[in-house]
Amino acid sequence: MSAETAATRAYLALGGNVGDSRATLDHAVRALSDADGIRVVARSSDYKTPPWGVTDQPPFVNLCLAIDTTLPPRQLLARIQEIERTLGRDRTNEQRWGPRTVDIDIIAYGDLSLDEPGLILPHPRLYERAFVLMPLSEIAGNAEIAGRTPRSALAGLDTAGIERLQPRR
Ligand code: A4P
Ligand code: MG
Repeated sequence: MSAETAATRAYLALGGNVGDSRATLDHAVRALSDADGIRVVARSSDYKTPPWGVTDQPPFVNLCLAIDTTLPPRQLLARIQEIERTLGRDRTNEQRWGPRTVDIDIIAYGDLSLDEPGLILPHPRLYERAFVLMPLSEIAGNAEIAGRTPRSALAGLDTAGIERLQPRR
């Protein structure tokens, strides 16, 4: 079977608010494109977003990717975490929902529904987060994830303060 036919469509959400976040996120997207078994199919715009969860921290830059991947979910997660580490993320010094150089979440992996230690799919907080749904709607507004679509879910959320950024150059 060719890699093409075995690939699964997955969606990733990227964010960061420490350092030059747009440059870091560009590096992350490049590292994902370069990874064996991952093909980046679509990239949203970058968005400047007010901090969610812990509000007393700088704004984030967020974006979403559609990928086709031949990696099984655990291997995809391991690859993503390796890229986070390479880009300077140090989980040992982090507060939950606090500042970070780069965070990459798997939003959905095909139709897979999974609830295991260390990996929950689709991402359980997806539909609470305009900072994910806004970029995701740009590239997969009508994709059905957990029985809903990003575009319809976004309609019920507060998007105040979220700003679509112009391409960097
Ligand atoms: N994990 C489980 N499921 C997944 C999945 N689907 N994708 C596990 C990725 N990871 C998954 O990750 C901790 C562990 O979750 C990982 O080791 C993995 O095994 P984490 O990213 O440190 O934290 P979390 O538990 O995934 O929390 P969550 O809810 O994703 O929040 P974060 O990532 O800590 O939130 N505000 C704005 N505007 N934009 C942001 O990007 N980000 C955060 C950080 C807070 N506020 C934000 C933003
Ligand atoms: Mg996360």
